[in-house]
Amino acid sequence: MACGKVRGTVARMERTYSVPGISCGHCKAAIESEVGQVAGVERVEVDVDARTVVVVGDADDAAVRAAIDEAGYEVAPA
Ligand SMILES: [Cu+2]
Repeated sequence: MACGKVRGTVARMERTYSVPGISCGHCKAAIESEVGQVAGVERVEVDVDARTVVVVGDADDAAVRAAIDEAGYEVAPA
């Protein structure tokens, strides 16, 4: 089954971004606070060990990337 919007329901997307610059709890807090302000973001979880940012919701991909950039981090190319 393809992932996408189902008619009549709001798609709840989960995306994982690889952010190599994450190294401690401060990074986690900074990114979670920036990304948490993006419209459509339901939940944001930063994994310091894995250096990933998991975003749940129907937020715009570019807006999430911009927020991570705004927090001072770079998303690794896929
Ligand atoms: Cu840090």
